[in-house]
Formats: sequence, structure tokens, C-alpha cells
Amino acid sequence: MTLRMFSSLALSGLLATSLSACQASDDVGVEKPGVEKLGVEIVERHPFDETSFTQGLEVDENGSILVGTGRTGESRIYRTTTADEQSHSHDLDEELFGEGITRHGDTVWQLTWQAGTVIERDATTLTEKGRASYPGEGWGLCAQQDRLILSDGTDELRYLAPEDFSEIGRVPITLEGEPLAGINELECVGDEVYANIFMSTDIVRIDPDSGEVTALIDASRLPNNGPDHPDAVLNGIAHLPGTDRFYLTGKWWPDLYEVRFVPSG
Ligand SMILES: [Ca+2]
Repeated sequence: MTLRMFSSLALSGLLATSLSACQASDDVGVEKPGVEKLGVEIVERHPFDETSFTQGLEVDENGSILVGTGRTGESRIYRTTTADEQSHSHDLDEELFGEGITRHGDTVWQLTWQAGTVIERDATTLTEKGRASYPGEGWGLCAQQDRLILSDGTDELRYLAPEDFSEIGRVPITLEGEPLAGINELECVGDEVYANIFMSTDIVRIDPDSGEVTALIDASRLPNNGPDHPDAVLNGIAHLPGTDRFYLTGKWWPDLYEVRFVPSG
């Protein structure tokens, strides 16, 4: 999110603890189960709409890319390609600040930040077909087989019923036993959830049943060619189905990076 401060200092501390723990085990040659440490390998760079304050990113069934954007008076949803050929663009109401998006069946859901409103859209045309309500804020969203998963900037993930967006559960997210706040844009891949962490270049892989972080991905090597603005941060993660690749972008970034997550060090 843009306006709420998240303590990246706290996360840095947790990462430092985690890394030094890895270092220590490496030094003595002891294999220790724990949080996997990954980096990104850039496979390709694609052009992206630099006017998009990207808040949600997902690859649709036909290979096109769904993008949801934020800021009041500027929010929209659209479909695009790796050549930045856009279609099915719909503006949100002036007062709404768009957030995460995801497709489940014939519906694309689009969160809004603080309005407590989720917009239900036709998955092909992206036209609005209804709305539902939820408490609190909406940040990231992704879809598993029988549930939707929502982040709200805290250290919790919520589970929602895809039929009516009603809440069916919550789980606290922890990194090596400590709460991890600032969970932002989400991507469901099989039974796992990836999330980028607000105001950082870190991505985490989460076991959504236990809430434990199972991998830390350092995406700091991605060039940030966005404007010189504190909000122009990494945001947006989408898996390319059937591959080991992901798209990553950021708010007002002119680039869509196609990457792999690879062991670092
Ligand atoms: Ca996503």
C-alpha cells in the first residue's frame, strides 16, 4: 500500500537473523532445514505501461496478463500482453482505489483498498457483474482450487469462499517464528502462496496452511526504472502456468520482468 508505513527495518532485522543462521550452518557443514534462500534470474524484459500503479498481476488462462491498478481517480483493470497490447480496460469509480485481482472460474475479483468493496467481474470481458463487502482493508488476492486468499497489509492471510467472498478462516504469517507484516500482492501456485513484502524488494513463499514462510526471495537485483518516488516500489507477481517462471513488476514501472527463482549465494 502507499500511505501506510511499514517497518522495513523490522523485516531487515528478521532477514539478517535468518541469513546469519544460514551462514552459521554452512560454516560447520551442517544441513539444517529452514527457510530456503533464493534470488531471481532475469529471463527476459518486456515493456509495461508506466502509468499503471500496479496493485494486482495475474496470467489468465489464455496467456494474457490481467492488471489491476490503484490510486483514487486513476484505478482500472485491463488485460495486456508481453508487447503491452492492452484490451478490456475498465475504469473504477472515481472514489475507489483498486487493489489485488484474481480469477476464479468465470469471475475476476478486484479488491479495493479501504472501501470494503470487492468488484465481481466477467472473466472474459472484465465488465462488472456485482459487488460484495468485506471488513478491513484489501491488498493482495489470489485463488486456489476451493478458496480465495486475501492479504490486508498485516501479518494475516484470510481465506474466502469463492462463491460469495465470505470469510472462512485466517492464518498468521510467521518467518522463523516471528510475525511477518506487510504481506502485499499475492500469487497462488499449487498449494503455495508467494507474496511481495510492502516497501521492500523481498518476496516470500508461504505455506498457507501453517502460515510459515518456507522461502525468502531477494529480488533486489531487478532494475527499478520507475520514477524517483517512494511509492514506485516492487509490486506485482504472476506465475506463468506450466513453467518455473514468474512475471514481476512494480508501481509505475516501465518493465515487466520474466524471471526464475534460483538458489542464491
Ligand atoms: Ca498475483
